[in-house]
Amino acid sequence: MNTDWRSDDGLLSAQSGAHPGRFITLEGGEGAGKTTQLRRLVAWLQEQGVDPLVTREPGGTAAAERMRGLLLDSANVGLSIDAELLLVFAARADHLARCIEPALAAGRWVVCDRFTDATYAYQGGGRGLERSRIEVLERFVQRGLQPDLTLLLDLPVAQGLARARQRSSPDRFEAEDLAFFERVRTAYREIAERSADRVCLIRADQTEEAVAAEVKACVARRLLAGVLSR
Ligand code: Z5A
Repeated sequence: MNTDWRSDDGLLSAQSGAHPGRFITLEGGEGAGKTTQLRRLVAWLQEQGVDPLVTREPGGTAAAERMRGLLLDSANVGLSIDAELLLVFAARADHLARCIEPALAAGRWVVCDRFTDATYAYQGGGRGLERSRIEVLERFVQRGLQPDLTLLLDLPVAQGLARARQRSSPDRFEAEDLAFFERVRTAYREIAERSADRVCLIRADQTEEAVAAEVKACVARRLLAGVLSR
């Protein structure tokens, strides 16, 4: 892959011009390295003079973080799938209204750890919810808003779980079995195929540095192309 993005100063000019904000999301299964790569991406954007709003889902506002607590708490083991889906979108509605949309409207870049692709992957793929039910809520809550770019970190499930489980005791999702996470991965890969213009699929079974280089190359290529063509 061509990673000659350093010679291009377009990020700085894109951010400081009259362009609207840019919305980048990071996705992937457990332990794929989203949080690690998000930190690296943000540091790199800051070097380019871009000061992004950094946030996550579920969460991003005080109320949405409380909903995240409910979703991840292993004590809620019997939570119904419908309640799980509605909580995910309730948290998203607050996050969008009070955090993401104002920042984008002000022309800011937003970098978000997970977004609605995670709903299609976990509640759709993992839990088996019909796609149409997710689509209804997506339309209602997002009113057409989509990320400009999604960086999907793809990793074999066993590798990701081994990484994630090294760190902490499993939350309500991490306690699921291997088949659940295989369905999640399959759903993510289908999204990447379906939405190739938005989603950049990156192999996450490489060193942190190699993944970071691909992330930067994707951001430079996809977002700068979009900015320059407007
Ligand atoms: N969820 C949902 O169901 N529906 C939705 O709509 C949304 C979310 C939005 C919380 O997400 C849960 O919410 C999530 C789905 C559900 N399921 N769970 N659990 P989360 O993003 O907060 O939690 P997570 O997926 O468990 O993230 P994570 O485990 O923190 O993974 P990560 O951020 O992808 O990885 P990391 O923390 O950067 O790295 C994990 C470890 O691997 C760490 O020790 C790193 O040092 C190491 N690492 C990172 N990169 C590498 C490389 N390249 N090589 C070797 N080791 C590495």
